[in-house]
Amino acid sequence: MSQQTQEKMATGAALLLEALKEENVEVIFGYPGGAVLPLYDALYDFEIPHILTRHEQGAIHAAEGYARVTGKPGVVVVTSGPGATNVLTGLTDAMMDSLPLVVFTGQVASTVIGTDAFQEADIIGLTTPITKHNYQVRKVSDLPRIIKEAFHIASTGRPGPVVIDLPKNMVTDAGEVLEKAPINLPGYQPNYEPNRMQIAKLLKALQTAEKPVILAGAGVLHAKASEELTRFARMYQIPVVHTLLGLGGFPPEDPLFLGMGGMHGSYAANMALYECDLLINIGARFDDRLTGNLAHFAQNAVVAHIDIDPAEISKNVPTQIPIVGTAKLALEALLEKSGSKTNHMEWLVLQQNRKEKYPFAYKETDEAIKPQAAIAALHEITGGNAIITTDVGQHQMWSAQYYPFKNPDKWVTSGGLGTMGFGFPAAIGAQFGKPDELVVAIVGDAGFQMTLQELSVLKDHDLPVKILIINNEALGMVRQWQESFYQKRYSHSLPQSQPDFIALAAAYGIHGVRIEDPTLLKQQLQEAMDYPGPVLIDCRVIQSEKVMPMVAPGKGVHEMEGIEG
Ligand SMILES: Cc1ncc(C[n+]2csc(CCOP(=O)(O)OP(=O)(O)O)c2C)c(N)n1
Ligand SMILES: [Mg+2]
Repeated sequence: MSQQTQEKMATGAALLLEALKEENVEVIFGYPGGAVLPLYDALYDFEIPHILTRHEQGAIHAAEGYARVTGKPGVVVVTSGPGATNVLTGLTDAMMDSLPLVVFTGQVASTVIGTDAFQEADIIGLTTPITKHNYQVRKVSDLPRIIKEAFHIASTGRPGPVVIDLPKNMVTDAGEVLEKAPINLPGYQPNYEPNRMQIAKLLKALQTAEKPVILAGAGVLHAKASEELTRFARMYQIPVVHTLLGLGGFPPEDPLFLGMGGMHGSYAANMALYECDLLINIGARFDDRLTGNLAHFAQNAVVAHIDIDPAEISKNVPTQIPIVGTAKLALEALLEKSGSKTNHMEWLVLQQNRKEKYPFAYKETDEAIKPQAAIAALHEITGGNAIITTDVGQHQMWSAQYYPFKNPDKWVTSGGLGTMGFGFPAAIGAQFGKPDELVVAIVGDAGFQMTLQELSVLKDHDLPVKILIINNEALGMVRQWQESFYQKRYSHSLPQSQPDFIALAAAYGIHGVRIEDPTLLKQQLQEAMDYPGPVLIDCRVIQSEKVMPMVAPGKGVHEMEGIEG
């Protein structure tokens, strides 16, 4: 080899780390093992911090939390075999909720792939349906290009997770350092610019509509289009319904805001979706938890759907005005000419009346803490400004109902996959992404136990995350469904024991607070929020409380139970 060629060689590890620097990666979440030992050796004195979680699932949910609050791809490194299979849930979760991730999975050396080598798993096969794209590195010199493409694919168009499977020798071997080539992905060309004819069609439909409504999803947040959404809704006086994941995209105090729609949405929101004659979906995917029985969903409406992903349009709901593009550019196009609406006063008044008459409500009691009261108190104490992550279950729905978000990108929850164990590690990632903000993980007593080992990460980094366990000593959402739909046969939803969460926190070196007296709720919660370091709050709440109102499975959005006026 000539002197000149040798100078242009580098190990795979060096190429990889250089590529991460070029992508301005701020933090890596991961867990080491045999197949990635050479990479971890390189990470030993690398300038980008690596956060050691205590389970790979913790690492990937942390990366998701980071991605949701920063808009940047979360980066994960795990070893081959079990390390890689431990991130499958997180990959699926990120895929469903369109979160950008770049996940490096170790792999056995390319020379033994296919021999059932120690800790070999077919990660390409396993992750193909649950990633936006995946790669297996076959040539060391390809690494910089693959990494550049992976970050590009993860964060453009409809964001999503990308896996890079790294055979061990692709990290240890040296490869040629190639001239940097621009990204060239002829098969991947997301369309950002909306079609002008469709925009004109929507504006025309708006002129004649008497019952228009906007359904705003997470696409608005991903596109950073909250301001445009707000201007558009106000310009034409269109009521706005949010999906679970879209919360924070529209100011909740605006009279046009009807709240969240869907299974545990507000009555006003769901009735608007039921009765509307023009439904403008911006960046939502018409999930079944939102639509209820499709036979009763927006049946008399002309449907317009703005989405970056053409595959979403007419997937679940027939759409007459398809607009493929980003929410931001589509809204900008809609805002180009100023306009107004005059023929739907009656509709607006109806919405206002319903909103006032049927707010989310629960009965207070002095005897024990109501879970809704705990979340409402947190909202009051934090002024609605905290970053809230949740786990999955009743507490998640109560958080959506009783913690209205004033600002975008403060709400981190597992929507599509509904992954228990998500909330706490997601808060860790969110705190790394936004070190100066108050981050609260609202979790259930059951879901928290799925990833609680990450308490060690709080200790390691003195990360001031606040964990609020809404402790109903139950798999609450399962219990609720069994009460409502399975004749109160509480099959395996009331665990026989649970740990002493305060002692558990102490074992990890974390400050713990138990709140059980409703008269002390606000004061103790305030103290916990003011505490300078990490805190675990075991908030004991009434077990029998149900999330209401509800569209029961199979019912239409207009058939809500538990409406109290
Ligand atoms: C990984 C996983 N397993 C099972 C479920 C089904 N599930 C949904 S909510 C729930 C109960 C959650 O209990 P808890 O965490 O205490 O929250 P709560 O509903 O009581 O607020 C279960 C088992 C799930 N969503 N995710
Ligand atoms: Mg519970």
